[in-house]
Amino acid sequence: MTYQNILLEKEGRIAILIINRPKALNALNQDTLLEIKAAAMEVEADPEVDVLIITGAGDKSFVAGADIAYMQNLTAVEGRIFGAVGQAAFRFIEAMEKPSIAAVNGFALGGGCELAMCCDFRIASVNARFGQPEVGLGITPGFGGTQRLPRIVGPGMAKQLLYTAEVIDASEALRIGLVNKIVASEDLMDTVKKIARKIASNGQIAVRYSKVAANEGAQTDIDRAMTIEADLFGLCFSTNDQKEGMTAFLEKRKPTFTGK
Ligand code: DAK
Repeated sequence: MTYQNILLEKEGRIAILIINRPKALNALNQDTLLEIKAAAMEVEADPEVDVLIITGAGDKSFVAGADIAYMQNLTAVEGRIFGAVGQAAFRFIEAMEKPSIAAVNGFALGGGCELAMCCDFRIASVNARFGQPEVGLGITPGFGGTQRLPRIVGPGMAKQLLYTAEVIDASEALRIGLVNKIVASEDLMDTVKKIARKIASNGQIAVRYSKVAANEGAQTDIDRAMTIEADLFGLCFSTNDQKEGMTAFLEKRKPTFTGK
């Protein structure tokens, strides 16, 4: 597919989705959200890709939020559709079986913080800034921020960020568990690609089932969650990767996984 507002690149078994509207600090209008969802679906369906990285074009901004100029004159009906399009795109990324990593290279505000949060985890450059500034614009977060932020950093810290519209730096984001690691700006993509390659070197069915178990288990009670884990663990024994992984260990060699 061809895209106008994003770039979708492939490096080995890694796909890199770059939000590419640097003049607007990569702000998200409706077309961009539709393209993000289409690209994520393309990645999920691509047998040659194992891991998705999402980042922003340029060195200043990951995504500075939903596009305020685009939103300014929306009607209530249009705003509702805009919210639904963003929610669907981000929910798809969260629920897709292939893992995703946000490489946060600057501002991740509003919809940008929400995009980073629908990824499985976040690695930040030192200049990254996070926040949900929506209440300062007279709106609530609309792409899952009120739901994912409390799940990631806990309700108290999330509510402080949601109510104050405060923007935090990378070290505070690390302290509260919003990001896993901070690196120099020039090292961000290499660091994230290295993590992605490490993920891609493992049995991909097992990686994907681990994601499904972690995501689905978090939405249910512990007994049901353990059943989900046990079922997926059992299913691994129907794969060639399980046979290869265990045989390779016993033969003291590196496994050659095929994702089958
Ligand atoms: N939208 C549109 N354009 C933006 C933008 C944004 N979010 N952020 C920056 N830009 C544009 C600026 O207008 C400027 O354009 P020009 O004037 O050059 O044409 C250009 O990017 C460079 O920005 P600045 O000149 O402002 O750059 P600075 O370095 O001085 O400041 C900044 C960087 C990130 C601190 C500042 O740009 C800023 O505060 N931006 C806005 C951040 C923000 O408030 N983001 C949250 C947006 S609200 C919902 C659906 C969605 C949402 C909510 C509800 N429903 C349907 C329920 C989501 C809401 C949001 O994300």
